[in-house]
Amino acid sequence: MGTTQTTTMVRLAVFLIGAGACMAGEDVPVLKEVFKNDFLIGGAFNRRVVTGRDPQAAAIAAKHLNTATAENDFKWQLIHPRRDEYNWAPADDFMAFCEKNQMVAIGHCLVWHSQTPRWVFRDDSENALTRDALLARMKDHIMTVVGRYKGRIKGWDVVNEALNDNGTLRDSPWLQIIGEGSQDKQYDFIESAFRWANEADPDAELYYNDYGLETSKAKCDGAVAIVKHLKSKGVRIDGVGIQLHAGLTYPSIQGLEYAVTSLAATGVKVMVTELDIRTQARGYRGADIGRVTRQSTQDANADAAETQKKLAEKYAEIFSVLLKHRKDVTRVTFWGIYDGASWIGGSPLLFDRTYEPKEAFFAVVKTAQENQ
Ligand code: 9MR
Repeated sequence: MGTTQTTTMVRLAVFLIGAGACMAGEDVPVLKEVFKNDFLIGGAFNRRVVTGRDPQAAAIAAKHLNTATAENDFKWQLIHPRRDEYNWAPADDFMAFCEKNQMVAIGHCLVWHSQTPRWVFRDDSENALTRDALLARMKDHIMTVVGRYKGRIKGWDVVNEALNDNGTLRDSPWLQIIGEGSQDKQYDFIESAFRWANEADPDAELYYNDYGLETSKAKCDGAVAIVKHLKSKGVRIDGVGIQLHAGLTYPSIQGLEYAVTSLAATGVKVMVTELDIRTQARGYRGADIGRVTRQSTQDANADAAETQKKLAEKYAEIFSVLLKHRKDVTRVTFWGIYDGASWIGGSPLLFDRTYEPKEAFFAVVKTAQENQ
């Protein structure tokens, strides 16, 4: 083989390897580098990611993200399915994945109205528990779960989604039983949860987490009221998580800024904990799992160029607000890694179903570069 032929073949090989690398998204900027002076950048990981059954998603996570939230494995129903039975293996796998990849681990979540087994609120005769008995059960759960991972979890979503969209407290069994219908006791279940989480791991950050804080001022004010109440009682709360399940047309810049600034004004850290943007325009906008399914958010136009452009623009807008408030925003976590494994349909994330970075990925990177 002549020198020219060899050179041509080497060039062709280099070109093909280069193209392959590009196609696998390997040549793209690394998100955790892009945002290293701004905030932690993370994702919610499902079982397949942390157990090696979705190696391509795991590779994206390891490359781009420096913080992780278990999408489901710490939820009461999964980690504490029966009264005397804890199921540690999935959460342990998540911790092992985080530690292997040097990711900051976030615990989600301790007290929630959803995904909590029925037995939690009932006695052996199927009657509703008394206030004291439910408080004791909550304490046992928090001390056991937080205690097990003490020193390894940076922060806990201690209470999740306790608010209605109008800012009042959701009428959950936690509120009904521990609040006893009394205005004076309405925050008691939240206060107790934070006190015990603090007792179980004094060094872990403690968060209140909710959706819709960026679209409903009343709901955001409700979260501010929770923070103020806890602080007035001398109970530690370190941050509020704005879940930020967004859509192509919401939140507005003003709504997101209102949430970030009014929460930060209470002295807590603000984080975006479950970021995604649904492409489907119709229907319910919140993130109440009782009202959203992957099917109900499917979008036949999700992959259309026009939709992807809108998605990129909305991500750019959201990140420009978050970067503007980088002194208050300590973490931004995507709810999933790529579209194929999202809890909603359509095309809500930065990586597509074949694990390729999308226009939205590059829009986010560009926004960061323009806002240094
Ligand atoms: O993405 C999660 C999905 O896999 C679960 O089936 C569902 C119920 O546990 O919860 C989803 O995550 C929710 C999160 O825990 C709290 N905020 C809203 C999220 C989307 O529903």
